[in-house]
Formats: sequence, C-alpha cells, structure tokens
Amino acid sequence: MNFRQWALAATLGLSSIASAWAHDYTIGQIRVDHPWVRATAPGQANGAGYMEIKNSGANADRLLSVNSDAAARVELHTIETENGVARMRHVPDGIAVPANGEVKLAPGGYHVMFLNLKQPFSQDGEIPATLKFEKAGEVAVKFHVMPIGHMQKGEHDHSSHSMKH
Ligand SMILES: [Cu+2]
Repeated sequence: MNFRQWALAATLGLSSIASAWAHDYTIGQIRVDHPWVRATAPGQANGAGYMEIKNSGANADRLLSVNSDAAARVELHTIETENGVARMRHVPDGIAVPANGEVKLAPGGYHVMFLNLKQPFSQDGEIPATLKFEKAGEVAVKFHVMPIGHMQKGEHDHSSHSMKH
C-alpha cells in the first residue's frame, strides 16, 4: 500500500479498504507487491500478470519461474520493439532483481504469461501462483483480477499483444 492508498483508506475510515489494498508478500529480502492480472475478454486464451518486486538485500536475485494451476503453462515474457513493431519474447533465464533495487512487471514490459487458461480470469477473482526466486526460494501469491481496462498509472495499453500467442 502506498501513501496515497493509505491516506484514502484512513480518510474514509474503512479498514476493509485498507486490507484490500494490503496485498504484498515477503520472502527473505524480497517483497512482491500487488500481483495482478487483467480480466480476460470472451474467447481470450491467455492472460498476462504484473507486479513489482523489491529487493532490500545486498545480493541480486532472480525470478526464475512462476507456476499456477490456472493455466496449462506459465512463462516469463518481455516486450521488445524492433523496427517499430512490439513483439513478445520469452525470457527463459528469468527476470533479474537488482540488489537494493526493484523490477516492475507492467503492461508494455516484463510480464507473467498464463498460456491456455483453464478458466477465464473474472473480475475480482484471485489467481493463486507460486513464484520461484533463485536465492529467496518459493513464495505463494495471489494475483488479483482487475477490471479489463485496468492499467497501472503512467502505463500504456499493450493488451493487443496478448492475442498473438
Ligand atoms: Cu507474453
């Protein structure tokens, strides 16, 4: 929960809002903040997941993989632009989390790709998954299912990419 969310919750005096926003997971020096996916459109076979990963330790770590029963396969992807065309690329070596730093999985960049969903992602649902870090180990998280048009502040929509699998 950032300060703005905290201030909002405090102003409204609604602890239920505060707890709904408190959605982070800690393992060792790693904190996983607000994992979320977008609700899927009818017929959409794949979904993308996002989160922020913070590392308060003096050693770099790496998100190696994500497992979830919600999809037939889960991969880590990034988006690269070549000759003006954005394409998705599998990152088999995982995503580095710098020492005393953070990495953001966000629309238009790194994401968790859920391939061949067993059920659609429906709004307000939760998608359980296990994140595996090279050093910190495994942590179970839940991706919150956000409304279909949800974007993080300052991000552009790249939802069309998810149709290209
Ligand atoms: Cu992807």
